[in-house]
Amino acid sequence: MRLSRYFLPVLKETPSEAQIVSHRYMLRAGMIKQASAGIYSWLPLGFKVLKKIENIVHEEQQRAGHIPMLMPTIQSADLWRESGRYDDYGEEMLRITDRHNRDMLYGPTNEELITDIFRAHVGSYKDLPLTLYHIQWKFRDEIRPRFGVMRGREFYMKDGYNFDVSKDAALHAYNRHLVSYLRSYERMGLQAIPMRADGGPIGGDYTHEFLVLADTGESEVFYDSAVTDLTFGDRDIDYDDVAQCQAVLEEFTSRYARTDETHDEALFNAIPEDRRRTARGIEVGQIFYFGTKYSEAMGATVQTADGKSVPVHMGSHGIGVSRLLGAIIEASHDDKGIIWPESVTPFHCGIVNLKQGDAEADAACDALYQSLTALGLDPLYDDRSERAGGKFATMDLIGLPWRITVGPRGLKNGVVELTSRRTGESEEMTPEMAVEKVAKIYAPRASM
Ligand code: 5CA
Repeated sequence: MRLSRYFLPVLKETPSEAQIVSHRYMLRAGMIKQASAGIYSWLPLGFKVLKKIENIVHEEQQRAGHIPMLMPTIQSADLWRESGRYDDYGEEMLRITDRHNRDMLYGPTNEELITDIFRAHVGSYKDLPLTLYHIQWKFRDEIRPRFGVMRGREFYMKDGYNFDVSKDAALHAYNRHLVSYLRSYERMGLQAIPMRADGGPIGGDYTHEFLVLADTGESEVFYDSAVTDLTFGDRDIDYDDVAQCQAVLEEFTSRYARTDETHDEALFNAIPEDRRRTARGIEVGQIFYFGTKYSEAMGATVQTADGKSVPVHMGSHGIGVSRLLGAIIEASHDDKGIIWPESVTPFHCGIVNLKQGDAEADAACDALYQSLTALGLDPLYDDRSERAGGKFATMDLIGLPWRITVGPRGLKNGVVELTSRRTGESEEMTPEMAVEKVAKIYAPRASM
């Protein structure tokens, strides 16, 4: 993309309404624009990152054997009356009346809708296990939407639902989700720690939240510092292997790590003092096993092998896809702007032309742009007639991990400069070598 033809409405001033760094940078980098309280338009740069995150979530869900689908945003109130949650959900639910005076709502989550689909089409244990998921907009009329996409009213969520014939089978689905979530967050460059949590309006007492530690996080958390030493890494897990998934769950959840809702002072104090931590965190996901809560209320049963009819065991599992943009920025930025991990960066690298209009510099930039594009990479070429300082400031703000700087002086010696956004280190090399190096960095990911 050539910046002169793109839509990147960068702000010079720091917006006064933004209290945390991710919100400030998302506004300043022209990623989002508030439409009304807690509701945002996703401008091209923000939209690109949202899609990258969404893609990682899709890949990891499908790797775990979960099946993608799409349910609507608007739901009928009748289903929620069946489960009893129409009244329980309270003021967070946006209620709508259609022209025929029917009660509708903008879905805050989808347990009822998916249970309705299940009971209409599945009747036998032979069709299980089954996990369906979608990535769809949700609406919760939060009393205090704030921090930009962190606590929105409209937000983008991956929500998945497992259906199993027994509690044991459903717990395997729970463990499988835990494994796939660990992988997903790590691919985004995040450490998200599973912590014992509270079921809230979804229900169930078997639930973990995934928290990214950050001073600006909304949750207070308590943990044994040993949990931060754990990484999932490049493990090759067989998602059908009950024992393997169980072992990962045990490894990642056996140490003390809890949100304030489930915090137990006595247990916490049993941890050696030098490992006790109290901190703040951003909740980027939550998994639940709630058994037959919805299936019993809504009559979702299956026939077992011996012909009995039993309510199906369920759980639901959510990832805050839009919130993740904020979480990644909170975890990865400096005073100049965002520093995107390579896996979610909106463009693979920037090209900065120090002297737009100089025939040689223009030609070198065009050639770089074409070579990178031909390799399947997606560069952002700043071809505006702006001074170098302004171009660097924009690149630093929008956080592309790599920048190739091209100017007449370097070109005289046959070199351009390749700069890492994270370390700030620059290296001079021929344009061909710069292309090769950038291509190599993204090689394992270019096809994703
Ligand atoms: N039905 C279950 C699992 S699918 C559910 O709704 N879980 S949840 O309430 O925990 O939401 C899942 C994730 O969505 C949360 O972990 C959080 O990352 C994200 N989320 C929840 N509320 C908001 C909000 N107001 N703004 C942005 N993200 C949110």
